[in-house]
Amino acid sequence: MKILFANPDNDANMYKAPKFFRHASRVSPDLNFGATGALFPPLNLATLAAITPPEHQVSIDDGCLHPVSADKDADLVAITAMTAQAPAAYRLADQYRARGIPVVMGGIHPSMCPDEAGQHADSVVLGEADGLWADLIQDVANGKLKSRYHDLTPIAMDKIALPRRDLLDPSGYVIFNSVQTTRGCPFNCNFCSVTTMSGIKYRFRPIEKIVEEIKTLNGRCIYFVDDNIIGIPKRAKELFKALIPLKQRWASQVTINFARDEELMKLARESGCQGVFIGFETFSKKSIRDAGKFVNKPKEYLRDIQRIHKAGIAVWGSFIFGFDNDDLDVFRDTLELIEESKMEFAQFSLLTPLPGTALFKQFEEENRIVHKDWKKYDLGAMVFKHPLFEGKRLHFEKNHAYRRFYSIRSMFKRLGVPKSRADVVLWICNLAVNGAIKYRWGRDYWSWKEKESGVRDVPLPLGVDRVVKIRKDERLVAHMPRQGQPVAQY
Ligand code: B12
Ligand code: SF4
Repeated sequence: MKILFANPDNDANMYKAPKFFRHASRVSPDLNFGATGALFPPLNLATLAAITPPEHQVSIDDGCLHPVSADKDADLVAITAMTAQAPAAYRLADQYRARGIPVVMGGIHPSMCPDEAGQHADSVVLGEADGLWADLIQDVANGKLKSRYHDLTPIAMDKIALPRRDLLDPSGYVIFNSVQTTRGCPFNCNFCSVTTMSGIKYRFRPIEKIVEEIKTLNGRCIYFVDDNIIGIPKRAKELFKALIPLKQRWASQVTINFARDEELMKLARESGCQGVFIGFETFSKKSIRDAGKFVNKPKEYLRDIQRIHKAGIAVWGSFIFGFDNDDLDVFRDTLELIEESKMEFAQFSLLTPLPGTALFKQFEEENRIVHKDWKKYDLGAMVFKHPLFEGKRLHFEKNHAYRRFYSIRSMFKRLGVPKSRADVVLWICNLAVNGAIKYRWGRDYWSWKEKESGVRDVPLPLGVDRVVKIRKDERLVAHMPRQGQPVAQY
């Protein structure tokens, strides 16, 4: 069979820098500023391609690189989708099915909304597919494709396949080498779907498998796409020690407790860590409680960031506007404090009730979701009613935060005058975002009129009790290890 894996169009992808930035790759050959696609490639499709039995022909069509159209020759089309990609995924699926080609959908959005996805696909896979993909292919070959597949048992982490990177175009991504070392997250924040999808138990690949995978990579720059690479610090230290001889440069996502462990930061740096992406979410103590992210202690952020900087590691902070307790002070304080922290990069999002999260459940119960136009669920648009602000006000504040953080004035304040090659790289990356903002969001930003304050005269009354949680049986992974699965103890 010819199996086509498709990542649907993703025009909201915000990492496209203006073309002239491709020259910056001369200063930093590890980063491909000339990329036409996303920051990282679709590892999910490359992983599924790797576990497809070898008698089948596989190819990947990535809508981050070019608009995908349903004109390819295929016997089966396998489509992935994050929520913001769902409408494009459904369009593509409908077009292939109109040609009589069966379609399977999987990934985070179809997993959270299987009935909806099932209206556009012959089959929907809920949760992780590593353990069932080969059987599904066999079912297709036998003409017995089922409408649903769901493997509750987590994949043995030593069995995760080496992704078929040969099917991807290395020139399409800013960082081509993305590697996953863990799945799941123990923190269970209420705006995040990772625990619903991959479970609350932190699972990790054997370190020797990760080293083996890294040795197959070209180039010296890796992004570990884990949700939190330091979830178990003891294991992270072992991983970092094993990375030292490989002489790679890497970045990844961590929680803020990274800064509370000197040895962990030291080993991270020695193993090539250049920067960490941290979900600070907010500087407000009340809003962090809204988020249910108890590992974060806003009053310690400045000290924590200072410690990470002292270890020689850059910080890419992620902030969310729109928690129920956010007021006007939150926007101002956030910008002042992050500039003071000299953070190198920041991402600002609007709180978004993604399907499968506790927040989605809560807002549904409170009848506060304004629409389910999934395309707008890209964390950049307001899709729910906030008690104090109208959507346009929060939208303005988010865009304003980007403009101010990536302004030349703020860059001087945060990054200083560049003195080393590493400083030049940081400046280039900041300028690339500055350029992207001007080119892509300029009109949007200025369309807001200052006189429309967007603050409600009377705050909206809130409905139900605020602590809504995802029940255990709503998670797509149950925690029973597969028979014979080696479980390392930490
Ligand atoms: C790397 C990454 C990216 C990369 C690359 C994405 C890509 N194409 O792979 C980039 C930077 C482009 C990206 C962008 C965004 N991302 Co992102 N990203 C991730 C991250 C950290 C890792 C993904 C990954 O590679 N996992 C490893 C693979 C092997 O696992 P997997 O994707 O889950 O795939 C498995 C199963 O899902 C399933 N599967 C997946 N696809 C398919 C398809 C078929 C046919 C089948 C059968 C099975 C199947 O099988 C796989 C193997 O078991 C995840 C977090 C996470 N834990 O997944 C967030 C995540 C997917 N991203 C998320 C979000 C919100 C975004 C953004 C909207 C954020 C933003 N504003 O920038 C944008 C999207 C913009 C847009 N308009 O679409 C959310 C998605 C939530 C949702 N409901 O949509 C996640 C879950 C993070 C989170 N904490 O909530 N992201
Ligand atoms: S936001 Fe981060 S820390 Fe919280 S559950 Fe999601 S991945 Fe874990």
